[in-house]
Amino acid sequence: MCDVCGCNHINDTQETKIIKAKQSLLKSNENTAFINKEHFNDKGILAVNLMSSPGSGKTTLLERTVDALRKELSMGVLEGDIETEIDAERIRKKGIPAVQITTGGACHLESSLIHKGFHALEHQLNGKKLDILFIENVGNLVCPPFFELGEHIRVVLVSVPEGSDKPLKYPKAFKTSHVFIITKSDLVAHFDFDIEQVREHALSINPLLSIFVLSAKTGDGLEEWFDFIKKAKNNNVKD
Ligand SMILES: Nc1nc2c(ncn2[C@@H]2O[C@H](COP(=O)(O)OP(=O)(O)OP(=O)(O)O)[C@@H](O)[C@H]2O)c(=O)[nH]1
Ligand SMILES: [Mg+2]
Ligand SMILES: [Zn+2]
Ligand SMILES: [Zn+2]
Repeated sequence: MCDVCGCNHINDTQETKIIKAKQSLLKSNENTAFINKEHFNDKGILAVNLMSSPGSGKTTLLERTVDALRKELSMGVLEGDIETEIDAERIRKKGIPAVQITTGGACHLESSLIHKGFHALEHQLNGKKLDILFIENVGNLVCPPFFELGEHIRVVLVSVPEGSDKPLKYPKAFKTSHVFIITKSDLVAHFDFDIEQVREHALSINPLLSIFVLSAKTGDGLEEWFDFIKKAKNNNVKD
């Protein structure tokens, strides 16, 4: 459990101390996030942070994305997980450089881990230029939204089997994101998931969200996501 989401039975003095510690943690995270963004901007890299519950389909979508865009764009991935190199290996199998960041228990990525991971990735690149850096956050909708990483685009994903209530239950993830992706749309006939209602709920929290509905399994809706990423690269970051 992390400092943001941990809870204890505590008295008022302890609570004040904890609030101060959390504020200082978030401030220091913000400072390093700023440095990360400067690194990305200096090198003309678009950084995209993907957040969702475990198993929503982040890595699968990344696999499809790097397959589709590899001819046009140079991509790298930072994979956040509590344990294992499994996700980074999945990406490397596609011939795309990937660094696994294991948090050893913490349920979110922090900007200092991204800073270290980015320099490790650069090492793997051997001077090759990156167009896009994808960051897959630790599977969790609760605290990753509190931690800026220096990304340009923040994406929140919810898969159909998770249920329609996620935007209302986890508003911070939707408030702080630019993009909302509903994944596993191929499963909609098997679950009580109302796409239009979820869309409305998400927009009631954040009217500026760009929303995509897609299936990494059937390929439905993927083209729109690929186009979005290509346009974002062209518009947001000048080489
Ligand atoms: N039916 C269906 N299954 C999918 C789709 N996308 C991913 N899956 C499956 O969902 C499971 C989890 O996918 P991952 O891509 O590993 O999910 P993740 O969000 O990266 O998981 P963590 O890294 O553990 O948080 C796998 O069994 C995938 O094959 C989809 O569009 N449709
Ligand atoms: Mg994954
Ligand atoms: Zn956490
Ligand atoms: Zn640095």
